[in-house]
Amino acid sequence: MVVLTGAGISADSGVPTFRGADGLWRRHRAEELATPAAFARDPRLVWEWYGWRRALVAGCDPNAAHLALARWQAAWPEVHIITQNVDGLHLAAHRIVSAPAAGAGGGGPPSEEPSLYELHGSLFRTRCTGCGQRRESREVVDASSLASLPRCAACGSLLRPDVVWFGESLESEVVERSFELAEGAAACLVIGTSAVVQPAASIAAVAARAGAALVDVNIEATGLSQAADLFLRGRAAEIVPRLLGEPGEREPPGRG
Ligand code: BJW
Ligand code: ZN
Repeated sequence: MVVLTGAGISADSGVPTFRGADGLWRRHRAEELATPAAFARDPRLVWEWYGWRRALVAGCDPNAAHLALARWQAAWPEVHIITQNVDGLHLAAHRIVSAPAAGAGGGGPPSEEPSLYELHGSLFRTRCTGCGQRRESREVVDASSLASLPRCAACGSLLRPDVVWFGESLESEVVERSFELAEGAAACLVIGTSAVVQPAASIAAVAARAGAALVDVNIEATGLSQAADLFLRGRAAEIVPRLLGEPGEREPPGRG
């Protein structure tokens, strides 16, 4: 089973979506800021936006939809999550679900990394515009002036958020693996995406064409909902836990 998620799954955690009514940041549209041209023109403004989003997301927790998916993944290795989100909330849910229960003695085997593909990168990583070095980064960014922006410790060049902007290529290994999983999926569950950004939106279309049952969860219909076998209108945090149930209650399609 392939699960394709977008900003709508994190909306119930308090993370603003890109294209909804709350998608504007100080009168700027995401399409104006999430581009290499915007960063070349005004890196301070772009870093200010990312700094604001980092601080906002750092205060958000995974919701019932992230947690239900993480529980399914913990129970069944053939559940693969492909996300367009850069907020790290799927991984945070995995950590919560796989942490040893308090008082249970702890110290079980370390949990395996989940089958999670972050198509558009991460808010909490930087990439050097000079030498390309990537680094985990959670510190507060001082975007008060060009001189205060973060720079590479190795080569001194400006750092940028390690995310994929419009017109940039996604990491080829991640894209190839995502389409491979889509081709072999018995079901594709799409949650909270407007499905307008490529190539991510095509992952669901490819799965459907290859015979997967397509289920779409969204508060409003999108181009993908029309093609879905089942369109469940509603909030991700309400619908997804009801759809999946607890592991043991239902099994992923394609099993037995
Ligand atoms: C809820 C809810 C609740 C709300 N519960 N639901 C082929 C055809 C046409 C165009 C292209 C094409 N191939 C490439 C392009 C160009 C471009 C593109 O797709 N443009 C389209 C807009 C037309 N794509 C690219 O440039 C990509 N690169 C590429 O293809 O490289 C090869 C290439 C290079 C050069 C030329 C041509 C090809 C890169 C795309 C990178 C996108 N990056 C961003 C920013 C990432 C960093 C960051 O976060 O800052 O990714 S843009 C932004 O959109 C972000 C998101 O991941 C992405 C998708 O948005 P998403 O998640 O769908 O959010 P929303 O807000 O749109 O929708 C939220 C949904 O949730 C709504 O439907 C709500 O109803 C719903 N919802 N609350 C359930 N509680
Ligand atoms: Zn560098």
